[in-house]
Amino acid sequence: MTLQLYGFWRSNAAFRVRVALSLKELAFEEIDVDILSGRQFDAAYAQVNAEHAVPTLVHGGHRLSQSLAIIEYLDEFQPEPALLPSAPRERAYARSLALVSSADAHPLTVPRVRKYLGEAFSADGAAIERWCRHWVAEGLAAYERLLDQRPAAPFALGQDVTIADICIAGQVALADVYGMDRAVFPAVDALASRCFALPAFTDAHPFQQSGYKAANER
Ligand SMILES: N[C@@H](CCC(=O)N[C@@H](CS)C(=O)NCC(=O)O)C(=O)O
Repeated sequence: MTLQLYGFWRSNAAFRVRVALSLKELAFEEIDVDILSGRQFDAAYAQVNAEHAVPTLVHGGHRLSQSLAIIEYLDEFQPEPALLPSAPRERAYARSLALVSSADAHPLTVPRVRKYLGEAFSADGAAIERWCRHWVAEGLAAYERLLDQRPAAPFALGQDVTIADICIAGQVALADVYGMDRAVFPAVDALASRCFALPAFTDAHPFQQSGYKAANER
């Protein structure tokens, strides 16, 4: 059965799914939805994703949205390597780490929020960038405190990469997009370096995506 991923080079939520697909060695076709140009609102894409957001994964004609729901689906469909631990407390901890970025920090920086800051509060480009950098840093600071409480060994849950590492690395990739200094968060930086030593993470990083390269060649 074929897998198609509606995504975008800069999309942090699509990054998470790209990493999971790659760790599970599942081949997929990526279809670009340029969320910076508003293509998520096109009528054709609204049929695919009623939330007007990426990612959407299509598997055998069935559509799935929300990156964490997609990754949990992939974990059930292709259990190896497992991206969620099996022990209930570890599983809950992995999910709680994943949600720091995916539910709390990253949503404050997405295009619809940036656009509304401009429209409703007359925030200019510099103010919007300051807003985003603040929430990216807040997410990283929360991860730094969590990793101080329970150090990565070598990944957040132990020997195996989990959904937690995918989301922490995603938050770091956001910082990279904003040109922020990772070294301010040493425990997060060390964990991210371990993640980005793996091709599944490196290849999914926005800087490795053809859209990023095209945007920077213009
Ligand atoms: N919680 C969702 C987030 C989806 C989301 O907001 N995606 C962003 C890109 S990372 C998007 O498509 N934004 C479109 C917009 O803000 O207009 C997930 O994890 O999949």
